Amino acid sequence: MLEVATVNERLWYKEPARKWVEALPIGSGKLGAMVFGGVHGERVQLNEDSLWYGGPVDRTNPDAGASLAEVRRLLFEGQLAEAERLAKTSLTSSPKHIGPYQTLGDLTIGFRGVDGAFTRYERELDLAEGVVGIGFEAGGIRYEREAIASFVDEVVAIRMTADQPGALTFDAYLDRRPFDGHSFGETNTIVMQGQNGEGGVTYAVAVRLVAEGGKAEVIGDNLCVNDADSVTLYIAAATSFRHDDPLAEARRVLGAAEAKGYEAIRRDHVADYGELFGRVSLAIGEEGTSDAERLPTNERLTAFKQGAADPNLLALFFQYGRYLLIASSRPGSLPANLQGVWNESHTPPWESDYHLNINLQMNYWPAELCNLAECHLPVFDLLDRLRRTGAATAKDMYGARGFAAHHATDLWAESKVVGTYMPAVIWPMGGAWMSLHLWEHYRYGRDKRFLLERAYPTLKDAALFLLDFLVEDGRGRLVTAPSLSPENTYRLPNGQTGRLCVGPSMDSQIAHALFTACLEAIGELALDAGEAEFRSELEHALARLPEPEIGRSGGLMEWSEDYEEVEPGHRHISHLFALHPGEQITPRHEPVLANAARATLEGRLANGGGHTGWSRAWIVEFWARLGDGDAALEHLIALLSKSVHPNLFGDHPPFQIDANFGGTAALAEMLLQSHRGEIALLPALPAAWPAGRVTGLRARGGCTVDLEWSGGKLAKAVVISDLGGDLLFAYGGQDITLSLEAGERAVLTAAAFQGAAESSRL
Ligand code: FUC
Repeated sequence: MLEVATVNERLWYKEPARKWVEALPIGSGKLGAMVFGGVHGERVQLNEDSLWYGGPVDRTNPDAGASLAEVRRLLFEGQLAEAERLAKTSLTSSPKHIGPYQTLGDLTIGFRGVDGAFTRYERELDLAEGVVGIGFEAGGIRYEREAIASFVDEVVAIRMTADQPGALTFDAYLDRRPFDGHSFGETNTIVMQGQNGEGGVTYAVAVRLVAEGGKAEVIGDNLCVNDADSVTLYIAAATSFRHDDPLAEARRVLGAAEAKGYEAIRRDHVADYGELFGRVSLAIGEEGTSDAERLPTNERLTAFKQGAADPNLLALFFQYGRYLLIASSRPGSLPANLQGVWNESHTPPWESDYHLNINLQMNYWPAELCNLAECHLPVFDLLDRLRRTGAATAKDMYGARGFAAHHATDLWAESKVVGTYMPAVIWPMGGAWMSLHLWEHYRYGRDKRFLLERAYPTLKDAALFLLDFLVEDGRGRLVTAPSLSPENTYRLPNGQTGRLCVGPSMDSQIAHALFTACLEAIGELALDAGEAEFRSELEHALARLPEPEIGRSGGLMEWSEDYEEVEPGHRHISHLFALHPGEQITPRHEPVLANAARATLEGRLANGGGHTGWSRAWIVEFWARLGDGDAALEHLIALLSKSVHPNLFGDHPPFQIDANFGGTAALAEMLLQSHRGEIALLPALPAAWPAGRVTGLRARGGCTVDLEWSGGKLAKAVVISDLGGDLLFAYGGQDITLSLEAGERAVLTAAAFQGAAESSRL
């Protein structure tokens, strides 16, 4: 351990973590842990992804269905305060709030005999292997510690060694202050178990000790080790969300782990994790040439904030985003929530839930593009459950077919209105937006069976809801109502302000994307005959959705009327959905609207926008889609300078993981984009990155792309097609179409595009 991985794939520090946002995260998808790396004591803060507070609740507001027409009437008549009052009482849920995702607790290890000063301390997270390593010397002894979270063996393992025999002496215990479960010891093992709130999951966490040399025993609910040569701790946890008997499951995992042994668990972990991580590499310029790159990560970040030229810190941040997605979202786990899987609190901000008005979507923007399609799957499991709960919501609240979900959801796939914050909550578009992730998974992987069996039924239900929910706006258009533009406020000419509205632009754009996806899916699956009626409903509605419009400020209109914005620097920039992640507006095909999108962006930024981590990441995406690499880089630098913790966790503030995932996706989109039928190579390359290379990015249409550039120009693109067919590539304003066989590899150079340009002039 502690060999020097490349500067782009290693976080490291010269001292133990003092704060949680200095600790290093490991995760197996379901299990998460934050490792502090202390010398005299170690804190391992633990998470299990299904440990949420409270059980599933029927939140139906009995007056919702009956009041819908009246809320709409009030809105159309401009009686905003009345509409919001009625909506707040009749459309919000009872009870109103969902329970939070919570910490599982801490494993606290107190070392005895490691007193006084320590030297040569190093703590690292090796992204290539997915291993945390800690090493130091004290009292003439070299101590080493490793921590991994294995997806293969569903266990967290901590391995402690020393270069002299008998050097390891410690006591360890579990707690969950102030909500400790019932804790006790059994053979070589300590356990804590409990239930998390009324109707909530029961849970068990257990730690097994395997020591070589010395004496190991359990005293009370403590693991006690005296004079061991080396020690392995295995940590397992489960809840009744997946297992009838969580303790039996934890014991099963521990038994299997102990039998397998640390070396084999580590080897399988590195192979399994490493295969996913190793699919993509990135280097900007010549790595290893700047002084800043050689600094510990926290000092490197400080130098970066002070203006050090260190583009490969951005590459490290990019790879860290991929690491975090692998560690918090694996097949069978829950999706990455607002904090991934890492949360030390019982009352985390926004319940550490799944926000569906930007945050969960942003978490998954890198999944396909950055070659981690498997990590997307937990979203589809959640969507399957949302589709079921959301069918009742569509029917009871809106008298509609299909399924609806609002702005946030939880462990139980709550689909009703969550909370009372009026700028956010009465927004029935969460299901529609999330469903588009199924479509994206298909577009990258082109698995027709997935499209037919998994994606299409949910896309269709999401669309059926909207077909029923849309109403005429009196100008021949079909609009959503009641709804809102997440989480902004507008002002009428008479001074009234409101959040609830008719036809916010984002909703029309999501509906446009969803209906278009359904129509294309029908085509792909050749379902025309069976789906004739649905298809015609889609086509008619699509034609009547409001188009993006330009307002008096020169920017895109956020609402269906050209209202005044109360907070012009607002963090949400929802009306640019059509630019990203949507693709209704591209600079190439809709230059006028793209210019208006740019004006919107400039307006937001001139008024203090981009102040939260995720908002800044979205801004980088917008610039990338506008093809402005320099502006994209400026905001990527701002993201790292202003919205990143010492362990490179994104900062809202406080910690929120969407900035990591959004930033990762945005950096990738500076180098490769693939929408509206073309694969754009280096579409937003900043002048400050004249040379570099990236391997393994994925493009829609089913292909993998490696890129190399120098002198600010494409040197070489290597394309491998999964299934064969025609792919259109764009670079420097020129197009080349390649017809490839399945598995075929092709090379494109700037000269080839130049040649295409010359032959088109002949
Ligand atoms: C939305 C955002 C907030 C925060 C929260 C989790 O409500 O407006 O900034 O990210 O989600």
